[in-house]
Amino acid sequence: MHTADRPAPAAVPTQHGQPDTTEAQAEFDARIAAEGRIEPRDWMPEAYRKTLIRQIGQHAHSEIIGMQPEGNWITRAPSLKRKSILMAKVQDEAGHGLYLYSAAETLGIDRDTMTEQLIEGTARYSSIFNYPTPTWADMGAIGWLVDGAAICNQVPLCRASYGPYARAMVRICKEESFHQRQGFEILYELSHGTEAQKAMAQDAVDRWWWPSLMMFGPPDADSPNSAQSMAWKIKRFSNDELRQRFVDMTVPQSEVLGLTLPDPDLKWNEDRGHYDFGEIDWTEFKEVLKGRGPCNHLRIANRKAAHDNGAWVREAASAYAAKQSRRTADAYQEAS
Ligand code: FAQ
Repeated sequence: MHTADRPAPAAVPTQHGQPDTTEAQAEFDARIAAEGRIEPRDWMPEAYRKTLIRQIGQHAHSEIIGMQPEGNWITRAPSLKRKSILMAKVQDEAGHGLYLYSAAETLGIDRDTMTEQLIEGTARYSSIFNYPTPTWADMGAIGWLVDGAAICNQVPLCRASYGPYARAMVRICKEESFHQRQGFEILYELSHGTEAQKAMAQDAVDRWWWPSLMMFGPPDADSPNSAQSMAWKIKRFSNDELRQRFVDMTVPQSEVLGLTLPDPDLKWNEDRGHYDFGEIDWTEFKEVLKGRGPCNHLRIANRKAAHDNGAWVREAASAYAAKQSRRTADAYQEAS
């Protein structure tokens, strides 16, 4: 059943048609100012709820679509050990999607609606998952760079003001750390292997570096949502601050790997205490967001096919749940 067809869940106070009360707003503002948590039953401004549904929904979709580039390599992993690690990682991503869809559901939207929006192409997911994975080294680059960027972006979300989101992020971040380490380790082995293996690792890093920087979103000056999200303490740092943190963390790691980051302008700036880096191709970013990245169509088509193929499982699960609830009701009636 879709959100539009049913009343808002009892746990979620709805303000539809009612003016926001000054007192409730003041209480909300005070809680945010005091670093308190907003919980599903608490009053919240409608715009805060919508922003959270947007961000958590996009995040959930990213995890689910993000399984595809790596899923592509499960059957072709170079050893049993690599295969089991990759399977565990992709399963973790499915789990992250589930925690996040559940967190979004506490705000009054249901998962069917979110899934429909994804399949219809009206919901966003991270630009990064629209790039192809032609070689095994891409598994290393995704782990090292994409999960590395995800950690930089997501650790501050463990302190997001909305309780269910912040709590989901704690476990997600722990698992992302393992993902990043396994990616680094794949690249380390390749870069210390044969010439051909090192070249494969370098090629993957060349392809994933710039898209990883784009994951943090548009520059602060072009980020329409940042100021309000930071005022509400959903986001704790701006897109550019987190991007810089990622660059500063990653450059020394690239030296350990013996791989080069594909940016001639990358250099340490003594005055700023940070690495300077080159201009990001924002035209490419906008093209990917408009659905014109290398794999946008494939990702959505695969997701839709998986959803259609799973229809019988959802039907069976619903029939089983209905049967169980009838049995419980009958047992209750007999006992009373
Ligand atoms: N891709 O005003 P802002 C992962 C959109 S999970 C696509 O700055 P905001 C794990 C943005 O939605 C990766 N769209 O927006 C993994 C907005 O559009 P809208 C996902 C993007 O929300 C690893 C518009 O541009 N992580 O990697 C992107 O304040 C390996 C204007 O932007 C999260 O979702 C983008 N890169 O900041 C899985 C983390 N950037 O909705 C598998 C949570 C921006 O107004 C394998 N999310 N847009 O139409 C966030 O931290 C924030 O939502 C940002 C964007 C920082 C992504």
